[in-house]
Amino acid sequence: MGSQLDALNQWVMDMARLTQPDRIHWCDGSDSEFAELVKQMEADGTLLPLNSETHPNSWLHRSHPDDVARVEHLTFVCTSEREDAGPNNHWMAPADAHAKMDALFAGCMRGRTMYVIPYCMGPIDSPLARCGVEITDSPYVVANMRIMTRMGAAALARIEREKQFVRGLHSIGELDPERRFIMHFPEELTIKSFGSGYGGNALLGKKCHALRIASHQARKEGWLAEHMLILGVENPKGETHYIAAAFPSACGKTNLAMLIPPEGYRREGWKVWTVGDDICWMRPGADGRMYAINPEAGFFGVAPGTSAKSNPNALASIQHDTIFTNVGLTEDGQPWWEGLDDRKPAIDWRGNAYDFNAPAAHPNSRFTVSARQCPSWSPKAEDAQGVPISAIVFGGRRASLVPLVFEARDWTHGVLVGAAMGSETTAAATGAVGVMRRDPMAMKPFCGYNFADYFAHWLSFDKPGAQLPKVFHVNWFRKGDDGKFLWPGFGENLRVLEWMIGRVEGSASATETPIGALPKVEDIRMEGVTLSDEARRVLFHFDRAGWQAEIDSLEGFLGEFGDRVPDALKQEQGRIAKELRAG
Ligand code: GTP
Ligand code: SPV
Ligand code: MN
Repeated sequence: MGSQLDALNQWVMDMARLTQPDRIHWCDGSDSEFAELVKQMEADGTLLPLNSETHPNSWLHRSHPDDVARVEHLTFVCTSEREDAGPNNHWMAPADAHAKMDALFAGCMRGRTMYVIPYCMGPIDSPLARCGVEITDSPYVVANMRIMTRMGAAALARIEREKQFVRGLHSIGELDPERRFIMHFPEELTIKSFGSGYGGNALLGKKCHALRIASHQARKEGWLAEHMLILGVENPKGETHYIAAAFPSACGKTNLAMLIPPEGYRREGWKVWTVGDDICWMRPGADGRMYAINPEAGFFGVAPGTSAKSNPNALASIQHDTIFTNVGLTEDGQPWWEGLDDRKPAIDWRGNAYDFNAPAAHPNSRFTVSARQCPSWSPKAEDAQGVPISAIVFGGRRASLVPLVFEARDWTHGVLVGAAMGSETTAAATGAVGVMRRDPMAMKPFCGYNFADYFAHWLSFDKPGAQLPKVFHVNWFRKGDDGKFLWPGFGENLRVLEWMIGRVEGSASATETPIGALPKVEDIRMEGVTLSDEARRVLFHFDRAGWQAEIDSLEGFLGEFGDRVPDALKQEQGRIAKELRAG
């Protein structure tokens, strides 16, 4: 027995003393364990079996109606120095936070089973992977963690060998929004989450570990933990470029990761491979290139809008062995959500008869499914060394100003473009929807330390010998005067990726502007797409006056982080502001 197992046993015993469960169950990740859990959840109504002819081994879970999204206002990063968490995080002193949480956890598992979930984020044999253990009283969490991570015996064996694991303590408590907190202690590699059963709040391997804790670890160890999809684009010659893209929550990562090429591209032999749809861990390899793994093993995807037209790969993935959360039902017990098809649902996500005035599915309803069920799942996704990244893409929902695509001039400019990201808020977090906010690198809710230090960490990868990816910015969500999207998006986004790869290889054209290199409409292959005159005019346009205001407001945003912001970033902002004024 290694000392890590002693440490693990000790911690589990301590947490059991605190929470007082009736039973402790160590999860081995086996099929029989999963079947037993499902049986129990079917019996108590946690899971409702779906139509077994159309959706075998699939279930609907209805959450508490007040527990449907991440709660950013209740999420804290508890570093010993407040400044280390930064103005981008809510902060509490670690001792106070532990005291607050331990009071909530005291006796909270009486009458319940405590599940101990050893898990590995990343391929089990990958040097880039990291392990954790989640303790929870929610069988729904266990079932989801089994799909989303490499959970069970193999992870436990790795923990036994390694020097460290992330400790995550979770209880659904009473699902009372007044008694709900998601606390992170990055210096102790510890998470305490109470009062929510929802994905990002409760599946601790995901945002809590793989982003907030991991970003802190990554800074110390010289790598990056990012809110990014990873995809491979294979051209007709059989060459594959891997691209990592950061879009805020519910802004298109799953859809881009599973893109199906437009008809003409398919005929030429283009293929898109899915490596990850939400989280990317990457670090420089021996050749100076960035190598990336997807730490997850499944998809926790947004259901609404997923259809045979928008995302056929996702739809194919979720025909069996899938857990749906907060979707509606058809009369014959099939899952249904807005945008799926034109059938009429019978029951809404709360379990009431469908009322035409309200959506059948919650806007943040989700599916949980193993990545292996995705037709475009890349064999390289299981590669211990990861995939080499040719391009990094930033993007958000921007109804105005921001063109379809532009390229940063170099790494420092690329970091500024990422830091400047803005997007309209979505239903993935509680709060108002459609409000424009700064969301640097799509990490506003997920960076486990001060953004100023995070920007400096990003800049630090630019050193002799580095073969850094090119950096781009995209906007699939530009709207026209009629309020409709100007760009068709989805599969057609491959046209933009092809242009990016052309830039990486030095074959595609662009026009230099102060904000970066922009394609003209004719620099991107558009045969088969009909764009309105307005779209042609607006999507490729550099609006100097508009960008002056944008870059000026960026100065104010960077100013919020004070002296800690790297000078190189301020200088880059100053350079662009000056070039914009020079006309
Ligand atoms: P998280 O799982 O919350 O991190 O979200 P995500 O970034 O993976 O977003 P997802 O791909 O699930 O897309 C969210 C919503 O955006 C869905 O309703 C999609 O239909 C829509 N969407 C995705 N891609 C596009 C696109 O290219 N154009 C348009 N107009 N909508 C898109
Ligand atoms: C997101 O909100 O970015 C998600 C869903 O991917 S959650 O796991 O809840 O964070
Ligand atoms: Mn996400």
